[in-house]
Amino acid sequence: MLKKSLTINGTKTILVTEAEDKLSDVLRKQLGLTGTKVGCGIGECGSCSVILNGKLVRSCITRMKKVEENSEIITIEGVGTKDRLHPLQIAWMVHGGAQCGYCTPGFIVSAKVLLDQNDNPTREEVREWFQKNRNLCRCTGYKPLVDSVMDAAKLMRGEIEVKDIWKKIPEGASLMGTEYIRPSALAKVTGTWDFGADLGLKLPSNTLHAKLVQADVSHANIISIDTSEAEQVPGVYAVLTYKDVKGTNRINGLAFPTNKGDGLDRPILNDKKVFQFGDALAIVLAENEKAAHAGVDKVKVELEVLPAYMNAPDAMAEDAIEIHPGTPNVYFENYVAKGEETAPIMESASYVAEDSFYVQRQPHLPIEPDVGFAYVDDDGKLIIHSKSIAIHFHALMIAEGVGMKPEDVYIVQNNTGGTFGYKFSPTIEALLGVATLATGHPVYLEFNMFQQITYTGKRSPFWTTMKMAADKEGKLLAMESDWSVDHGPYSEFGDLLTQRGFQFGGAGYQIPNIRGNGRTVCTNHGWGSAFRGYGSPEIMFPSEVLIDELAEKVGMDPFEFRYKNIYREGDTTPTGCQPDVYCLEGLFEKARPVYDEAKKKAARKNEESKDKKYGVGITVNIYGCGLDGPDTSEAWAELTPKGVTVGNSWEDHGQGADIGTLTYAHETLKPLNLKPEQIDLVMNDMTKTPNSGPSGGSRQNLVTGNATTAACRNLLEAMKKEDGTYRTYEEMVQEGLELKYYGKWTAPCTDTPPEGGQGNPFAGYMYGVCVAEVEVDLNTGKTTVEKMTLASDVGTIINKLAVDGQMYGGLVQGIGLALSEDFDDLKKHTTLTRCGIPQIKDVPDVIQLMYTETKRPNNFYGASGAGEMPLAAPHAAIINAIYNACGVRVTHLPALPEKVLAGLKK
Ligand code: MCN
Ligand code: FES
Ligand code: FES
Repeated sequence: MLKKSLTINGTKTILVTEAEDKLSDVLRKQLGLTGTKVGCGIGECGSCSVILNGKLVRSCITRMKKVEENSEIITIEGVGTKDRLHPLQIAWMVHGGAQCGYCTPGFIVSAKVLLDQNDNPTREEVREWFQKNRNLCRCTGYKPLVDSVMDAAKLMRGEIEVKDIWKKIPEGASLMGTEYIRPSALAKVTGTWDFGADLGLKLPSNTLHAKLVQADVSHANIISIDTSEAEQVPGVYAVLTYKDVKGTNRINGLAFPTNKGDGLDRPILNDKKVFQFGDALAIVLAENEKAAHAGVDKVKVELEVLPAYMNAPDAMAEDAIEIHPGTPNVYFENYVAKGEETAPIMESASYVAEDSFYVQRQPHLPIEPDVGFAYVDDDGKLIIHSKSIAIHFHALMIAEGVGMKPEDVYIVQNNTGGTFGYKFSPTIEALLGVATLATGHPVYLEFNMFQQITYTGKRSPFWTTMKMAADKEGKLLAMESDWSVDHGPYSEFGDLLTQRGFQFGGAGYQIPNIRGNGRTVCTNHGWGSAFRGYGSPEIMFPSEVLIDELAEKVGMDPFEFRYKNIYREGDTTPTGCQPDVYCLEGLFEKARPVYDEAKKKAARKNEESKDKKYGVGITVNIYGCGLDGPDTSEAWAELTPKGVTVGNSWEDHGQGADIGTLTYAHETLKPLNLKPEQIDLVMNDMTKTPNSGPSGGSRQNLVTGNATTAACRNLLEAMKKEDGTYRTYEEMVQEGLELKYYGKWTAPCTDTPPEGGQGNPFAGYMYGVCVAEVEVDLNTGKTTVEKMTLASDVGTIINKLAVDGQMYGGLVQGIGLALSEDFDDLKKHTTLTRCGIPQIKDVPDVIQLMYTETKRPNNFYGASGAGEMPLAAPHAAIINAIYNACGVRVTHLPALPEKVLAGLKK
């Protein structure tokens, strides 16, 4: 043990620790300074950054033995507080720098050290600093963070005042479309926004710590699991296997009727087989983390290893055995048929292009690893707190499996450090449920980053072949496609995803005749879960690259070829319905000057350069808002002495559910003349909030925005007096009137059946035109994205900061998808950087956003969604730009330097 005298945030204290303890653990667990976050735990992400004797350190890799006696430590809590904000914290709020907020304390602490050394840095120096100090953000695309530092520096130099950047909304004015700061921003920038691991430190003393025994092979029969030795480890309370599960031990994957499986293929604790690396075989529950780890090491598992099918083609091979015995590896099939048969058209068309494509198993890489806890409340209900972004779905999916009635399972979403869709699937909810039901104790479980990466769902790879035909004038005639979806071993939502193949292949263009077949394939690689864009980036990559190939054959510029073929009045989507609005022409007009200028710039640079080539690529980006068909959401609004409280389950990944809800409520309740501070939000707690559906499919802004509006309207209606004025709270109480009103909204949509795929599935669409400008190094094959531009139409913008934030973040994930990200090699792709997460210097500082705002018919205020469209096809724009620069067409992602180099050599 060590004793140290330290000054922490200006206060002297004495600390007793182990020599090997990490500074991050000591700060968080011994001192309760939970503003310092732990993401990767191995020095890659900077979320644990603190200042030690004036120097920036990553506290997760700083051992206490290295912290000298009398050291001074400053954490986020010492940088500024809510009543005394540091200029960096102010600027971070103003620029929307904290989306999920998990990286925020680390970035602000890091930037403070920079500004203490240099209060007038250039943008490039700021970028160099964050690169050198390894500060990673997965939400913001980094640009707003650099903007924040630049403004903070100006504030510190006295060149501007807070009022110059903090745009106050005049009293009584609408919040719609403004940069009003989200309610959670203050807590996020001061480090007081408690995430799951922070709450985990505040649980009752009888809480058990859970650790998992996980499979280290990808496919096997389970012969035996021996827990006897582990049970004897001091501090271990229990070791659970499938035998201890009180229910069916299966997650319900809510399979489509035409799915050849029953959707009950995912065990909570594996019983007969291991289906993928990381599968949970046992849970060790102990008094503390250390004992739980020790217990894990003592569990003996005997396996019969089977051949593992690590991709769709292998699992589809004739000699492949069934991964789930009794269900074929190809367990779901669908087809699309729009217009005439395509084969004769392909034969006679003037121009035909055909190619095959692969979009990889993109890892989500949130900076916060998965975490949660559970307990049984005094009424016997199972309460589970997690990062779920589908709380009502998840309760339904796990209830029978853990042995509870669905109405007795309640999920609460903790403040969440990004999910990007992986939490559309349940992850640890059922494990927590099993553990707490078996022991009667509260149970806490956190993943480290290795577990987060290797054992949560991933974007499902698509293997696609596609063919398109055009007439001699360059008008699109027909499209044929064939796509196989590698969904890993678990089927949940795999059928839905496969359906996206026909909903978004060729989206944006009037293609009168379409034929295509898709299938979902069971494999032994990471299970498929939603990932931002969900099917659209997978299938728009083929269609947006093939459009370029066809344009070349026709002899047209890719911009003009697209412009000629985009949706115009009366045209229909690939599912044969009219889109909600026709706005692509306007977006192309907005993007045209940027494209023209970029082409000129690239030509100029190409003339001067030998070793490097420059190019420009363009794509249409589209995604739908909603769950397919009549998607529904509910919310409530309650009059209080202070104002109004609004309740919904608009789960927040970090996108800004709070600012969305507040803005809809504030706008609708305008007749009451409420200040924003008078509107309280109660969100994402099934014990209190109604079923608003999941935060997937970019649906909440449109659908739950409407439900929230409906609830507020119903409240207003009840408050209205005959003379048109409104009752006060006291008057409502005096008259004995109900104070709380529900609102519900259902999309007027129809499903797209797996047979033929024709219908009107989405309440709205989001549209974008993306221009990518790249540099390709001819010696190394390395691509650098120099600029991204996105002209978007998401209908009425509800909050400008939120929408800008979505665009920046989505585009930058597109850079990762194009150039670096993958989860394929189980030995290599196990950390954030080895999975290819874009660091600040991998993304351009110039990201240009432009908007048109075409009012949407299905939203009370004319809005659609925003979250996923920016990731629909920016990767295809980059790949098209690489071709434009150097003539190398990468069709299998990611476009790693060696792939581009190989193409150059050819
Ligand atoms: N918005 C707006 N005006 C519009 C459209 C949207 O102000 N016209 C705002 C909304 O109020 C909301 C945000 O933009 O704050 C996104 O709205 P929407 O597109 O409806 O998406 P959801 O709220 O349903 O969120 C889900 C979506 C998805 S599916 C993924 S995946 C995703 C995403 O949002 N994951 C994210 N954005 C993310 N952002 C962060 N920081 N982290 C994630 O994990
Ligand atoms: Fe410490 Fe990532 S660098 S948690
Ligand atoms: Fe940076 Fe979410 S705001 S990781």
